[in-house]
Amino acid sequence: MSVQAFGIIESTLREGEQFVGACFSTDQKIEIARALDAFGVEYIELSSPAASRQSLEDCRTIARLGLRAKVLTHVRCTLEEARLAADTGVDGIDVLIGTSSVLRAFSDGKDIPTIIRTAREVVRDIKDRGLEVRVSTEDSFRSDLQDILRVYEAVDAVGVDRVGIADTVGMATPLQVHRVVTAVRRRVSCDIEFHGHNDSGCAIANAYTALEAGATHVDTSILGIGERNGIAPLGGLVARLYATDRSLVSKYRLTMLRDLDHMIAEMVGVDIPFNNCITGITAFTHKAGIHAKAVLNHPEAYEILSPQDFGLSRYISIAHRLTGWNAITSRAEQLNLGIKDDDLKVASHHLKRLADEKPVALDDVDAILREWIGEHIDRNE
Ligand code: HCA
Ligand code: CU
Repeated sequence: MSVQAFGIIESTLREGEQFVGACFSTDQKIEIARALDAFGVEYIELSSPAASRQSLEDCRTIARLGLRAKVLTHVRCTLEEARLAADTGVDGIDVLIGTSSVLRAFSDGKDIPTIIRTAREVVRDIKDRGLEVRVSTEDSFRSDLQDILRVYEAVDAVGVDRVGIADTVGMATPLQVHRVVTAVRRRVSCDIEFHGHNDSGCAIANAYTALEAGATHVDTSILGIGERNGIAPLGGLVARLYATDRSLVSKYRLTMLRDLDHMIAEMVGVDIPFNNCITGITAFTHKAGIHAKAVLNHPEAYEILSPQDFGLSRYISIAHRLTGWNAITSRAEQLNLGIKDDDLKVASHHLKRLADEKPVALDDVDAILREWIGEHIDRNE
């Protein structure tokens, strides 16, 4: 099945606040919320108002900003927390219950009938207040599938807006996600959200697969920040969707991704990984001669993402032994040197020899092109 209409539930201000380096001030939260809103995410999720006095105040403040995105907060499945959340003025409440045997033994400790009774009560209470409500089962992939299906069916029957499937420990594979989402899709008529951690590197693939299997919403955070090594990153999910069909992400302001990633990297004190989708420093750098030649002629040969759609530009690395004549020619044209083809071939040959001996930089290439060529090359060598 292909990806249908979907919404992003952006959780930098909830899951992301659980990242070890994150301690957002109110002003920073406002800055993040406004930036995400300008980017165009459909939902912004905030930490529980039950977490701290400041968290409660911040829910109220962000709910009052008048954002286009819907503002959600996130609570445990109790009437008390749901009411506290509803009173902050948010548009909706994401409710979480522990259903796995591990979490039932070491966390909430409730049996499934009790979980269902409480969840239905909480959903009705939130709906009566005119707010949107989602119920998700924590650690869904270590829960008994029949148990979570019963929970989802029960809350669907009392008008829940969304049910959430959470890969809390980042253990699920795309195939498992597909199976579970498909099973849930058959049993409920409400929307389906997927929240996936990245412990084994599958977060983006799992979020994407959830959408393919019929989920309507996926959770992200900027740079993927969250508990441990986090969840599906906003930029990575956008890259994945764009690679399938650009029109899936044309509703977002893609040129903002770079600033979003930089903003969060700075606020939480990390670097953007070199291999980050889209905004990693090497994401649009081409090196080998064959790649450079093809990209110079037709970028799509080795680029599934067009850097200019993200306000970025490609870079062709030419100062190394894998370089090729085409890349050297392109550099000579950039420098407007008017060097003959044969001379350029000799120059690239010399550059390769030099690069075998020592690391070379672009300055070395330019020096060869500017000074060395013509003066020093023995054409007969
Ligand atoms: C948490 C758990 C959670 C919740 C996800 C959800 C998870 O840190 O509170 O509400 O769907 O990964 O299970 O982030
Ligand atoms: Cu999580």
